[in-house]
Amino acid sequence: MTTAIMINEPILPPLLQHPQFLISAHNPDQWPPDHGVEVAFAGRSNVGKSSAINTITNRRGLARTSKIPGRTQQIVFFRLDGDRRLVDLPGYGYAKVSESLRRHWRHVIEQFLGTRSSLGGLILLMDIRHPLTVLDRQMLEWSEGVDLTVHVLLTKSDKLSRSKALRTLREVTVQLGGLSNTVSVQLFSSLKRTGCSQAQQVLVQWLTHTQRKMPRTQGEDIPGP
Ligand SMILES: Nc1nc2c(ncn2[C@@H]2O[C@H](COP(=O)(O)OP(=O)(O)OP(=O)(O)O)[C@@H](O)[C@H]2O)c(=O)[nH]1
Ligand SMILES: [Mg+2]
Repeated sequence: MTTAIMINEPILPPLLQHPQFLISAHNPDQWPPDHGVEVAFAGRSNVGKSSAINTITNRRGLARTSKIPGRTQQIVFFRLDGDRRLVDLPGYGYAKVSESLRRHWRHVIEQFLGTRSSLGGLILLMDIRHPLTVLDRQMLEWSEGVDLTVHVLLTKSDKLSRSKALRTLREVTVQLGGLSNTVSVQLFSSLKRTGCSQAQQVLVQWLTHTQRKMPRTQGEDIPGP
């Protein structure tokens, strides 16, 4: 018997191999119990959060994606194993959302990020073609205020040449250097799977070793959808 070794086959960390949809929650009382560790994906609407969850877990249809902004309208929890979860958040900055829904989401996301003790870190996605928007900066400042560790994915990096993408990575890294909470940044593309294993490593590290220090204070002005 011969054993075929697939040299280009991505190696998926065991923790990410069996993700399951858990619940789409409109209100906090639907959230799973606040035990274990979870990592949330946030960012502007349409930036590629749900796609990134699918790419990172190698499951095409796990999280619902759409060409039309505003697809994810609830907080969607995916169970990885035992008490470890990934969380897909509604995007912010989507103009066509009613003011009352915007207010609802701002409040719920603020409550989620500010009080969830199982939250081990935040993956913050920014479109590489226009990173660090006003709303992204607000989200970073807000995360700093609640001592949340952030890892930035510069998404859709396939839309730029490699040299332009690397230049943007350097510029964003410099700009993020001024923040006191732990912020790291990398290139990412769901289309080309660029940076997928780097993102997987961050997730596995957080989901395995993180114990959240609970917030000192809660910030204000978190971006709404
Ligand atoms: N070229 C390219 N397109 C991408 C990439 N990631 C996502 N997309 C596309 O961007 C669109 C939005 O992707 P989603 O994953 O639904 O974005 P989202 O951030 O979850 O959006 P909301 O749920 O509306 O906030 C879809 O058409 C995806 O196919 C990428 O890395 N490269
Ligand atoms: Mg989505």
